Amino acid sequence: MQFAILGAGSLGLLWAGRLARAGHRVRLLMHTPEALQRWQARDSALVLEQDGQQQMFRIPAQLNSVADPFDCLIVATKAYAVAEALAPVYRRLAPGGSVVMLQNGLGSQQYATQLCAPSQVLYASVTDGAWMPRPGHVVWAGTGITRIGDPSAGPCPAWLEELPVSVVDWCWETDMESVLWQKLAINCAINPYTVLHDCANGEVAERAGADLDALVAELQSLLVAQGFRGQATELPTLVSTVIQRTALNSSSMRQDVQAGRRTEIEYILGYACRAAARHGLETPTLRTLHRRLETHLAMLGLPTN
Ligand code: KPL
Repeated sequence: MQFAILGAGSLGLLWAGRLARAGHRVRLLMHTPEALQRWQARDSALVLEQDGQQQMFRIPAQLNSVADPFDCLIVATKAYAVAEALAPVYRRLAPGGSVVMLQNGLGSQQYATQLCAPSQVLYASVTDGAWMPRPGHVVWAGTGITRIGDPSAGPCPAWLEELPVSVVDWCWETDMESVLWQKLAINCAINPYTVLHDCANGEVAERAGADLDALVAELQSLLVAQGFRGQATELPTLVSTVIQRTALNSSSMRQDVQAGRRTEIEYILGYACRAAARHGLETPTLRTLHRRLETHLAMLGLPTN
């Protein structure tokens, strides 16, 4: 079984490190000769740190345009980078192989399903916390769960069945779309406010004020329109729980803005606004929030999509 990883950020390297630690064959696919050279100049070394303990693995890397065939492709790029990253490599997936999509928001996963057909494309939602103090060194700061499933109701692949939860704590979801929609709604309710008010997750309720209740109600109607009534009912409690449980965290969108990176606004708020419009739903709070965020990003000189 040969694993290939697209995206050498913290999540991609976390997968590479955990798979290598369990003895799997894994390699990184690099998008530019410069990125490949930088990796090889560090002796292809990946340091995985957990609870203060560091382990080092040599992870071979190849240029995505010349990569050898592989059985499983883990796509760990940002949502907006998926199309460009997949284009040169998806044809090298072995027959019967699988693609695992780890992106935030929605939209990039469906794109991959279409592009990679008839290969099995799995969607995943990840709660592990990881960060990189320097290139090639990933700190597994918070162990989480990887919920994973096939939106086309295909079976759990054998390689995943055989992957011990001590390597990746995964659970199979039969309705992965509802999981991702619920996560999308939570991200719509938290992430934009953390950027607009430059605050940690814990301050969102106070900073957003009455807007937050109006927004959550609109997101509930969107979940119902999508056919996820149970997720809609749970949403208000879930948003409060996530705000409390991650009170000191910076949302992924705020981290992107602070690092001067493009955000995933299009795959979170943009996707939700388009879905609401398709259903003919009135979502004034959501639309206003989307516009405010676009304006804010433009003022910072960042892309608005
Ligand atoms: O998933 C998140 C994100 O930052 O994207 C939340 C749930 C808001 C936690 O920070």
